[in-house]
Amino acid sequence: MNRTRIWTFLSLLLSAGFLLVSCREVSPPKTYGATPSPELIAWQQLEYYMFIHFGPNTFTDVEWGNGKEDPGIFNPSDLDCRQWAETAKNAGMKGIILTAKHHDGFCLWPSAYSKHTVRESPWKNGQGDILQELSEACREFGLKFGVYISPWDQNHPSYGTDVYNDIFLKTIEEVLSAYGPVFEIWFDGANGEGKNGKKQIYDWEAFHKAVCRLQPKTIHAIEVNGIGPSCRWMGNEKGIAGTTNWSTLNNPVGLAVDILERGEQGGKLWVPAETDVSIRPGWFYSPSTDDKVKSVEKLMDIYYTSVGRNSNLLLNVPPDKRGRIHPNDSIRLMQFREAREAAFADNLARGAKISAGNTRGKSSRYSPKNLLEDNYDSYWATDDSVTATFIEVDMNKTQSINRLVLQEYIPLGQRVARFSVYYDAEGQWIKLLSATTIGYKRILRFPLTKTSKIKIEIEESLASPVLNKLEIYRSPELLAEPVFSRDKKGMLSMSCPTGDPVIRYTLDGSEPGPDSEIYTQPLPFSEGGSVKAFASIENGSKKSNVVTANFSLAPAKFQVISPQSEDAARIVDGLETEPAQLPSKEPLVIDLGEKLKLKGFFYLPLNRWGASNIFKYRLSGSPDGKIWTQILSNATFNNIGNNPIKQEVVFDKQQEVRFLKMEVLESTGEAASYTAVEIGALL
Ligand code: FUL
Repeated sequence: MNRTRIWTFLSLLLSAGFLLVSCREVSPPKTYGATPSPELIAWQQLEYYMFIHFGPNTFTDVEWGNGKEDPGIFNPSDLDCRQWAETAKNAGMKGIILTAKHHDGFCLWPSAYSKHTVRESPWKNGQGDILQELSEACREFGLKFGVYISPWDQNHPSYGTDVYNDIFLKTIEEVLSAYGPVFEIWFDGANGEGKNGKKQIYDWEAFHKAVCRLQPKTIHAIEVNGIGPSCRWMGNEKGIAGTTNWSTLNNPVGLAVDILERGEQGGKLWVPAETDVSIRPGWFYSPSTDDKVKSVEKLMDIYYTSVGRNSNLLLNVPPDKRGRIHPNDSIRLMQFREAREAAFADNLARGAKISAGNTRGKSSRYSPKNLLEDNYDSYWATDDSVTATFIEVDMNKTQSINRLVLQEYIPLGQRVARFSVYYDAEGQWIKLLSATTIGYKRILRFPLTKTSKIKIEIEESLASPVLNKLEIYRSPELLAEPVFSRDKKGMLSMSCPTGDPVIRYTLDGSEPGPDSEIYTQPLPFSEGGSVKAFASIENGSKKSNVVTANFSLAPAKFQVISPQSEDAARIVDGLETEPAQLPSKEPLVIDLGEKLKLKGFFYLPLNRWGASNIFKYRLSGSPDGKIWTQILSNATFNNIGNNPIKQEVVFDKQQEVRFLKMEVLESTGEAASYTAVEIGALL
């Protein structure tokens, strides 16, 4: 070996030694606060999976059954769980959770602890088992399998007694023992009366302990109490998580909605959020919602407000009476997948220069470069004392951008509490946005911005920040579908919330196309009917989904005669905007202005959590406002508390009346008053 070689050899040895020493010296950050178990990390990485509501309600076309349904009605003509699983797989979903038992108590498997099951139905001559079929289909398509079982059971004779808690324990045992691994068990918290008129006091502790004993890795949703790995309900059924969203809670029992939405900063337990929402207005299939499947634009919005806000997305896709997913839903799911892929196709941060205000021990192991790599477990970290710092990304050339994805390395806890994003405008940093939490994943949307550099200023972190991902995109903006409004006189207007596109429509129920009428001004539409429209940019580059709305007779002659107030008058102004708040003790009487043959009526509640909407009511009709006939006696708007959407009620037989009287027997909020945006007639 000559001298130079010796020197080179020695210096290599030295630098290797240095490297070794520096790697050894810079220890990884310690965990901060509550951290997720390995199952909860894997669960969070699923991000998006399918909810399936299926059961007697599919056949009776209601949202909540009453447990008195004849099992004879449960007879899907062509049930195919493989089709469910294949659709979920092609949609990019990672699992399926099935309503094995909803509030009507009907079990989709032949439970030994109920006499109200598939066994008692004509489907497959009582020999079928949907849990069996679905769990096998999930395995075949590489999907996780989960079950929803409602503790509220309106059929079981022992519901409302202590015996029922044991029955429910056995039920848990059945679903967790016979069908292989269950990734999530969904306990719906709804608790109403059973067959015997009693409400059950649930033994939650025993239920959760049973799950832990039978399948310790199963995630407990959504009624949680700190026993077993758990996720929490996001607090609404609209698909919107809080913009601030901590995956931690202090005490998971009896949580208020704002805590469900936001979590609790620095909470003692790791209980991440799950956002459940249906692709249709209701949870169960109804032919009346075939044209109300959410648009791609709406689904993308939901994706940003759920997965994009540190929450998993559980999207409900209810099979129809055949026992198959309807083509309208599956087509939409595929369009949604394409839209997601297009939105996140080209990461403009790849290949960028990245630097940070601080790097842990100056070690390359914690370099900000790790944020641009795909390895989940390599991350950027700072020295322990640093809780405010920045990351700067130089994309090397000017780009138009509108999305930023950030991820915290949650195995070490959730830390970042406040940050701002800046972009470079000719050497000046201009603020783009400010936000609070990041968590497992945060996707920030902002208007298209031209720049070559961005900077993320972490302003507050509960401990030194640890992030493992940063991505930048230019996502195509989607066109929103048109929205309709009709005034009291019946003039129909159309508008589009995004941009100023052309709206084409039909009024005869036919599908609108490129040659359909273009909307220019409000149209007379007082008799009602079906309006279908889509928005498009005329060069054909962008087109929204087609939206359909069915209008009944305009309330031109309708008048509220009791109570008499400006507020009450709004209930029949045709506009589905301003809510009225009315006293519960005074019956609401509407004069329809003439005798009408009513097929039914509709009630538009206030779509806001905690609103005091009508739950239980009595409805009567009269030809003259003096002699009244009861039409509905103890009727309920089922699930209106959690999902306050438009309620359309079709009567058993047509009613010819001029006056309608609504008596509110129970509302979802405070008892003294109730809210209504609009009440109208269905002809
Ligand atoms: C609610 C239930 O009452 C609905 O029917 C539906 O199952 C939804 C997912 O949860 O609480």
